[in-house]
Amino acid sequence: MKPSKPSRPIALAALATAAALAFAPSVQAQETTLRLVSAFPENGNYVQHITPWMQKFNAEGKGLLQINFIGGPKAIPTFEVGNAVKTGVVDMALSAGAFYTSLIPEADALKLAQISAVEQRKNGAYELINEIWNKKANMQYLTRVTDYTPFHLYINKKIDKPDLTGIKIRVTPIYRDFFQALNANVVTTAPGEVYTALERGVVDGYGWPIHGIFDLNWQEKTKYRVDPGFYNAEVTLVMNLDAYKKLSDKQREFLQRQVLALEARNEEWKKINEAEAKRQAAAGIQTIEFTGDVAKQYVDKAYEVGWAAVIKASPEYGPKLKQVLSR
Ligand code: 173
Repeated sequence: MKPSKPSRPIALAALATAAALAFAPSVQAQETTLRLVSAFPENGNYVQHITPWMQKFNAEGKGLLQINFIGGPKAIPTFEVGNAVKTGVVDMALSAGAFYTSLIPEADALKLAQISAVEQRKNGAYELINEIWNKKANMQYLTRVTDYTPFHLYINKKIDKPDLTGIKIRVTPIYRDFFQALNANVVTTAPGEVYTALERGVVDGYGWPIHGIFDLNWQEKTKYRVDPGFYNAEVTLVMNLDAYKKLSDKQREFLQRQVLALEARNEEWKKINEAEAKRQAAAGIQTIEFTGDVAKQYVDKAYEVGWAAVIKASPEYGPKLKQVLSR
C-alpha cells in the first residue's frame, strides 16, 4: 500500500507548527526526569555518598531537571548496568568501569589513574574518556565520584609473600590480571555475591577498596587485609548519550554544576579511608604487610600487568590513556 500523502493544507499547518516550536523561547522547556540506577548495592557506601547530592540536585532542579533513583542491582544486575545506559533503559548510572568492560574494554584503565579526577578534567583525560565512551557505548562520562582510594587484597589464609598459588580469590576485571599474575585462581562475582562466596568457601579472599567492607558484613568473614593497597578505586556517574544530548543548554549547565560539586567532594574519601582502616582493625582484621622491595614490586607489578592488559585490549586508546592518567 502506498502511504497516503497529507493534503496540502494539513502539510502547511504542520510546517507552521514546526516553525513555531523551533522558535519557541526556551522557557517552554519542561522538567526532565533522569532515571538513575546503581551497579553497587543500594544500601552501600557509594549510594550513601550520592544520596545527599541527589536530594540537593532535586531541590535545586525543580522545574528543570530531576533524578529518580530507581535502585541497585535488584533493579538491574551489576554487570548489565552498562548496557542499560547504552540502550537508554536508564538515563544514568553509578557504576565502575570494571562492570562494563564488555562494552568498553578501556573502562578498566580508570583504576590505573594516578592523578585526581580534578586534574583529569584539566589535562584532557575527560575529553579522551568521553571520545571513547561516546563512540563505544553511547555513554557520556560525567564524573568520577571516588578518588584517593586504594584497592586491597582481603584474605583468610595467611601468606608471607605475594604468592597466591592454590588460593581462590573473588575478582572483577579490576583485580583479575594482577591476582592471576600472582598465581591465584579467580572467581568473578558482583559485590552482592561476595558474602555468600566467602561463607561457602568458594573463595578464600576478595579484592575490594579500603572502604565499604562493612556494608555487607564482610568483616565477619575476613581475617586479613594485605597492605599496601594498589590502584585507585573508580566509581563514576555515566549517562546515556542521547539523553545527554536531548537536554537543553540550561539543563546541561545545571547538570554540569551539580556534577562538579559532587566531584569536589572526593577529598572526603581521605578521611573516610583512614576511619575505615581503623574500623577494620577494631573488628579484628589483621594486616599482612609487605614492606620494602617486596611492597614496591607488588605495586609495580599491579600497574605493569594492569596497563599491559589495557593496551592489549585497546592498542588504539590504551597508550593514550596511559599518558593522561599516569603521573
Ligand atoms: O566489585 C569490585 O570489587 C569492583 O570492581 C569495584 C570497583 C570500584 C569500587 C569498588 C569495587
